[in-house]
Amino acid sequence: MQERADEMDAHHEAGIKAFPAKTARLGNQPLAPKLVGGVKVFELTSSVFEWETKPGKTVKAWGYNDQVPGPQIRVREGDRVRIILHNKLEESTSIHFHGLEVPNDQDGVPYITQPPVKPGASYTYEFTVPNSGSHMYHSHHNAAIQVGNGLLGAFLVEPRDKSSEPKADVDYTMIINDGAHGYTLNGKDFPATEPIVCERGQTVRIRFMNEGMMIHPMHLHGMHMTVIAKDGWPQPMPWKCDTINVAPGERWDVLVKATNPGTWAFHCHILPHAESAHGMFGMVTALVVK
Ligand SMILES: [Cu+2]
Repeated sequence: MQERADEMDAHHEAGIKAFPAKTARLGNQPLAPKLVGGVKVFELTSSVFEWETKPGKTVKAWGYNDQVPGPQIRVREGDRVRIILHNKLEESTSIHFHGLEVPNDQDGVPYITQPPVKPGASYTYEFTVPNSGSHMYHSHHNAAIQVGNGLLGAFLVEPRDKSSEPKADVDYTMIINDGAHGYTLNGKDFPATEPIVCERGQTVRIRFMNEGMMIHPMHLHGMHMTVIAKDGWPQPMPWKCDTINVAPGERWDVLVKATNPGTWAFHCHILPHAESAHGMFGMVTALVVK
């Protein structure tokens, strides 16, 4: 009995000790636009590549610019943007700008608003960014497979009037997925997930985004979260919680005042998404308050 407990505990300890485990590449890296005649131009290439979700686990990812999530696009409300998609997949695809109130012909849904982008073809989207907030971009073609395998990313829009924006010392985007790569946060599986690190007294903004197919109640230990926006829209009255349900397609922005020093577990509370007999895995990270 004792032996079995020791063996199990050793697995648990090894996982925690390995955190944050280094993996080959990170997703959600900022993508600087090229400025062309006042237009911010972003180029995204969809392809299939190897992706390390945690040490020793490499999967076939379908993603943009060899990253899962794809590169982070950050613009301002009112910016003119052009997104050029180069499709190097073996099937057609498209990009939908999830949450942005773009003109109909820029909505990225094959046969509703555009033809599919064939293998080897390119397609250009262009619009004036209409609304601010935490949004996403993803494939809208064979989406359960394409988004499930990583064709997704964050599309963050700063408001034209920044005076209404809450001040945050750390701005962290957490994209949740539950497709072919398992239960991941920003394309990584614990212990390869990235901790959120701040100093005591700082304010941390977390932008939850669910690109998966299940609800994930994200739970922070030790401190509460103040919810300030849903799907990019400011809440009429900020409200507090320590567990927030993030449904597929939703974005929730929260602020955490880091008053409680220590390393705090931060995980999905559907426990089979986070912890097993072999220790923690999947949708687990930590908030480290120094
Ligand atoms: Cu979950």
